[in-house]
Amino acid sequence: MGGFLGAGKTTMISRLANQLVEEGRRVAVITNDQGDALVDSGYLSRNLNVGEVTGGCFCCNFDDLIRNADQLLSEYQPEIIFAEPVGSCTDLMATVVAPIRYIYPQRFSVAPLMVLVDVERATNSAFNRGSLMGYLRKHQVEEAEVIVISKSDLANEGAIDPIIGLVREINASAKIISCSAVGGEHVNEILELILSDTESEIRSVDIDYGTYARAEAELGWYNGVFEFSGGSYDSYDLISRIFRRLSSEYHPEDIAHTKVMIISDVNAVKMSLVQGSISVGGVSGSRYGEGTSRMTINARIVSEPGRLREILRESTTSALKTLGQALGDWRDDSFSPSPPNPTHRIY
Ligand SMILES: Nc1nc2c(ncn2[C@@H]2O[C@H](COP(=O)(O)OP(=O)(O)O)[C@@H](O)[C@H]2O)c(=O)[nH]1
Ligand SMILES: [Mg+2]
Repeated sequence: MGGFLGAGKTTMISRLANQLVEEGRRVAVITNDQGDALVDSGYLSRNLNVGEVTGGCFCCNFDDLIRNADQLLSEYQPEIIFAEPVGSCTDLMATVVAPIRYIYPQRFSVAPLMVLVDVERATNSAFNRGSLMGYLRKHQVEEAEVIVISKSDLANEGAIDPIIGLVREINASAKIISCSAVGGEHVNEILELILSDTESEIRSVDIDYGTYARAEAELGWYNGVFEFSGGSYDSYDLISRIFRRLSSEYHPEDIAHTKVMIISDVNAVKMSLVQGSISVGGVSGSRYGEGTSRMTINARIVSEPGRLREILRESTTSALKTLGQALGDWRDDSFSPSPPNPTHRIY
């Protein structure tokens, strides 16, 4: 289940997987990132069996993907494994789907490649090949077998049809489903497809690896984990302070996705900043944390990585101080993804 950073992949997988579990099915999830310390894994593993491929994408760590799938199979015997690739990845048909089908035809059957497109960000310019990100997003849609227009709950009536028209122009043959992981509309259509015998067809779409590499390299990646302690504080306030700082430093278009999850002794909160909009992805307990807390930050922004690191370190430490929290252990990492170098490429 692919799609650009922030398109709603993790939320959709969580919804689908939990619905299947409720129906008595065994499922597992594999997450993926260039770094480690992943908000997505932390979020999903609260109630699902999760494996993760870190330190590079599925395509460049293909054997690691298979190892994870095998381990999940032997531990939990899932019937269905959801796999969420890095949001800046494309060419998945040639580098992940086809290799699984060719090399492991007995062990796995692969459902059609689904690519999520955020209803709020599906504009002509988002898929314009004149920009590097546009090139990437367009290729993701071109190779999709199923295009999922996500977050349909956020669209006004009448806004979906033009978006369907837009993606149809890019990809004439994909099945298109518009749905909402939050509201649940049309989610069953995706489930039906997954539970049916429909398998992926082998086909890929031409791509220029030089442009693809330059697109990914435009992004700065930041992963940080901060432990802190103190009296009661407002988790929303803490995260919003960090998001506001990012929004004042970067153009909204350049903020692909920033996710923050905080788990304290009494609550857990996950929030996202996708371009200019802040959303709460999940809360357990209340918005107020207390005691010992652990905050994980994953930011993917068009930025020089060193600058991104400075801004996040500074905004995090100053927000913690303002809210009366004492910073304990912390670690972070920032980099730009290195050029994709797939383990296999079958087309
Ligand atoms: N309103 C609404 N928000 C959503 C929906 N799906 C995801 N989101 C929000 O969009 C943000 C990014 O979602 P996420 O699943 O982390 O995206 P990913 O990067 O593609 O995995 C989060 O704040 C989610 O809460 C949806 O169906 N409706
Ligand atoms: Mg995700």
